[in-house]
Amino acid sequence: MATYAIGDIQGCFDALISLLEKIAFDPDKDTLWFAGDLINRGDKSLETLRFIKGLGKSAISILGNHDLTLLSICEGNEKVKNHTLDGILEAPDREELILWLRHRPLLHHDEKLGYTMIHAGLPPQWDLTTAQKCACEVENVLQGDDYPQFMANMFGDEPKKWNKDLQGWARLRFITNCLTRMRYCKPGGKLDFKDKGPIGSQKDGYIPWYEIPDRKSNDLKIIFGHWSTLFGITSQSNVYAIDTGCLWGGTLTAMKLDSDKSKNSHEPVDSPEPTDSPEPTDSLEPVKKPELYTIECEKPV
Ligand SMILES: [Mn+2]
Repeated sequence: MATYAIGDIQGCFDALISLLEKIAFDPDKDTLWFAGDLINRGDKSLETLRFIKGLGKSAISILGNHDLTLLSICEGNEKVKNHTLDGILEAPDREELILWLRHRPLLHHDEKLGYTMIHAGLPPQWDLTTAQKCACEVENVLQGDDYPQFMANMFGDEPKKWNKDLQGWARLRFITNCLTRMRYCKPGGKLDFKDKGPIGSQKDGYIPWYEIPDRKSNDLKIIFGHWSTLFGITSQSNVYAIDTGCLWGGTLTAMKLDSDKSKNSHEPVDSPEPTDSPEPTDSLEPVKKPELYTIECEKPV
């Protein structure tokens, strides 16, 4: 019985299979969490989607922006920018796969394990309850009758700042953008969607969302993907970046969320050392470093 959180796969199915071999994944006993962006850009998106859907209750997969892009393409709103999704679009089981994807959550929280997983980030004004409520609002629309209209109104960079009184598509768009697209943010909560690079490359005044000092989710252990240029390193001891750029010739990462003494035979790799990592604040219990397992990925040709 072990639980692992796995970073963005983006169609790199072979790397996923190698990683599952490395951790000796047993679908009857173990659980896998996936941080979203299962598909797109890599060459085996269809295989990846079918495999994770096929894991049933052994997998908990949240939605990333690339997964939402596929849904939007299927509703006729987005143009196909690259052809790595063609396999899914032309698959005989396309409808089942899409229906399954539509029913994935945008946030997963496990009280017992003590982790919260999102694809991208949380705005500073949201505590766990607000984040859960907001994710639920979008999930209800994804699974309900207003789905086609939501798909037509989902993408866009506005509004840039949370306000609890936001309504309609603007509210749902903001929530979706936070959970699936955000990286940098101003201390006051204004988001930026243009900068995607490593820390230091962003516009003045913006910082990574998880560094905002009075962020209301400071007390949570948060796992997120989406940001491969962090190379798995954050400045916060309770915020874990697990998109390690598998698609770009980096690694695919599995982070073990619980300790299982029966599986000690698998040697974990060293976790990356955060530079200038601050000590956890007084209110937090000491955070034990989780075990990380990685697979080196080939650079695409
Ligand atoms: Mn992403």
